[in-house]
Amino acid sequence: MEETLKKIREEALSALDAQDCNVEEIRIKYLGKKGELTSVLRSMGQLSAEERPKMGQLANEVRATIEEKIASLAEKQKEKALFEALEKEKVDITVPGRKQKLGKLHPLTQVQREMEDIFIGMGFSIAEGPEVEYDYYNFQALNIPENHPARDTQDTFYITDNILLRSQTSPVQARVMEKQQPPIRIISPGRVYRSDEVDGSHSPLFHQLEGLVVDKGITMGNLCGMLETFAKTMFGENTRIRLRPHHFPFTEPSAEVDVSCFVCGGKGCRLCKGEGWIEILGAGMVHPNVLRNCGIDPDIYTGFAFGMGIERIVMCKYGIDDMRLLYENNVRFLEQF
Ligand code: 2U9
Repeated sequence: MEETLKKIREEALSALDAQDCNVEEIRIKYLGKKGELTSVLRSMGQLSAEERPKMGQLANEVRATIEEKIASLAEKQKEKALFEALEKEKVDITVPGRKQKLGKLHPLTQVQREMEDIFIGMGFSIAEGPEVEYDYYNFQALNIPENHPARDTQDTFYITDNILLRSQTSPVQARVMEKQQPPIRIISPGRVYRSDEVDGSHSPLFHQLEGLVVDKGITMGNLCGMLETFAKTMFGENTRIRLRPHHFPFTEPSAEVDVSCFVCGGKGCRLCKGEGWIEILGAGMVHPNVLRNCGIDPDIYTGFAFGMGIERIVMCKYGIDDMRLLYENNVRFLEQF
């Protein structure tokens, strides 16, 4: 039995010495329940009473030696695996990073926000309302008569007889007036819809920013002062404005408003088509009928209103000659702004 135990020790140790040996397999083979050492221990009963303690001690020593070797080998293998993993997963922190492509706001949104900031700076608040609107708020409340061309189905998208896609953001302001007595100082930016064929200067969906001020004693002088401040902040300190008489059903008197060309300063160039002036908005004193329709007494209060297309401002500001470019989502075009 002594020989067998020594042989087991020798064989187990030399198996453990082999490179990349399977430690667990060797443990099971020699020390497992059905292992070689265990079966020797089981046959100890056959030994004499003298031999039994000697062989018992030797068997324990053999077990301890094999267990020690297994433990140290397992530790070494674990270290090796860790080292290999660290080598493989090494990160070179000195390699320059990959540049992340940053998105940006669409030029229409950038300009809308710029305009909003200017008006907020002058004490206006932003008002919003539905894009699917009643015919009443879009037309009737705004003094637009039954036979007005804008009310034709050729010009406006009707959903039912009295519901439509708003063709201007004015209904937002009519709704505010209905709910709130003056002083009112609001702008209403947003999407509007008109049944137009797409071309370089038309789109069935475009954006407007309208404004409304109603209070006691509001005059055309207040309108001009406010417009001049807007134009100078938006287009540069040297910008001048001029008003040309016009007609809108919702304002009286009404005017179309030009700004002096911010490229040539008024001398005439490609942008202003030699005119020296660029038309950017319409404005006027709110028609007494509109004030009355919305529950405001025109004998006590007066107000001014204005409206502009945001696409037009973006196109002037960046010299864009075709409106379709603003809707095509061509990244190479949009990246420029
Ligand atoms: C209320 C009363 C009056 C808003 C106004 C204009 C003049 C105007 C056009 C500019 C280019 C529309 O985008 S465009 O086609 N708008 O010329 N808009 S005054 O007047 C209002 C608004 C609300 C209650």
